[in-house]
Amino acid sequence: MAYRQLTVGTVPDYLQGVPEVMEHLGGASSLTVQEVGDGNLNFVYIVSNAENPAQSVVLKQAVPFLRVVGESWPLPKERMRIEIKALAKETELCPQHVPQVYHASEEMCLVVMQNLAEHGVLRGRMIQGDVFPRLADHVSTFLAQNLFHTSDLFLDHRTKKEQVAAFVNVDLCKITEDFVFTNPYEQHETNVYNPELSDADLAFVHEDRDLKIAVAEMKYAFMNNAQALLHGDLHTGSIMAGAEETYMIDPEFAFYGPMGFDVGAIIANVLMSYFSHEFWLPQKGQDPTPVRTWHLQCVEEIWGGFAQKFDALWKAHVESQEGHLYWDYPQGEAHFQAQRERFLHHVLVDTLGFAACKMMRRILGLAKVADIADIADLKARAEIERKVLTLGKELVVNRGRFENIQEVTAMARNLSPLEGR
Ligand code: SR1
Ligand code: MG
Repeated sequence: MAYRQLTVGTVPDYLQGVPEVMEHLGGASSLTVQEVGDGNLNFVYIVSNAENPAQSVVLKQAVPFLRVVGESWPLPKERMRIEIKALAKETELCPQHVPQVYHASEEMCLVVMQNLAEHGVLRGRMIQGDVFPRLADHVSTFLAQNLFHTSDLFLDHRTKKEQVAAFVNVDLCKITEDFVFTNPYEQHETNVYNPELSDADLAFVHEDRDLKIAVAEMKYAFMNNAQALLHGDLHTGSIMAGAEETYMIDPEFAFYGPMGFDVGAIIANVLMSYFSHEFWLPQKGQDPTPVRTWHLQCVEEIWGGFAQKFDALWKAHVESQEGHLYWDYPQGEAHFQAQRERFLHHVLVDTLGFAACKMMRRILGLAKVADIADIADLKARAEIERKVLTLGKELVVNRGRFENIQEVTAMARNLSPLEGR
């Protein structure tokens, strides 16, 4: 079937021809369609049985341009091919945290999947001040399962290289290279600034030699360190969360890259939510302390949980029949443990550098996060933005000096005390 861009009006016709989807819609003759895409790239529709709205699915279609800019910015719609494959791989490795896919079409550049509406997009829920006690455990499981099992620590040399090739994602990696690692750190036409940020605030980033060198190093690592299959865009808008369940969605940016990029992405977004609640909860007359305590605990538990689970997977694999020590260490297990600790320390250093870039780009670059950009009081927003930039600069420039994640959360607390301003 040749590609055509679907609309609210044409989605029903398309789905009526896909029995494996209609099964989930009760074979309905009448379907209700709502476009709900609030992302930067694609169109997303919720489709329900008009007579039984409990029966519903989500259809996501890639269009041949960058939605946030418009048709003037072409972007190959074939990116959906990567998303379909990444969803399949993540489902194989961690099915409990990935939506069920009912139908995928490379020709139509679309995927139809489980509607997780009752869970809500994590970013929106966090802006409301909701907390998710199981989030860190679920996210860290997803990260450990995917990153370990797609790396050279688990795969044989041939499979790993074939996978690297299968997930080459030129166009979406270029978006990240430009919008995360390049444009925000110079005066660039695509940048968008809060008018309350002063020239000095911009110079704090644009004219800092050490910061620019450090960001350039992170960009180089992003482009050259094919450690594992990444989700590639693991922010809080890519997670659907409820009290008991968590699903990672939207892996269209998937590619083989440095593990710390995924871990850093989610940590950056939780930290930005932390800073934003200097404003949101007090504005509603609520004490932000309990929610912000959870934010920082969540950051610590995402890293801690990931490191512990990744380490356990590695150790168990080596101890199993298939695994092997890299070589015969003089002191076997003790030296193997030292190797794992050192490896994970490198991932932590990367995580902090990438988290920093992910935070700074959301303040100075084109694509913002609603947590901060929706603060209508621009002076209050600028105060928060300065703190995010300060933490970002510190993390990227001095990433190698941090011994543990608690030093990071302590720094966030120093910049913005738990109880707010
Ligand atoms: C123009 S940048 C668009 C952004 O949206 C996606 O969610 C990615 O984060 C990308 O960088
Ligand atoms: Mg996305």
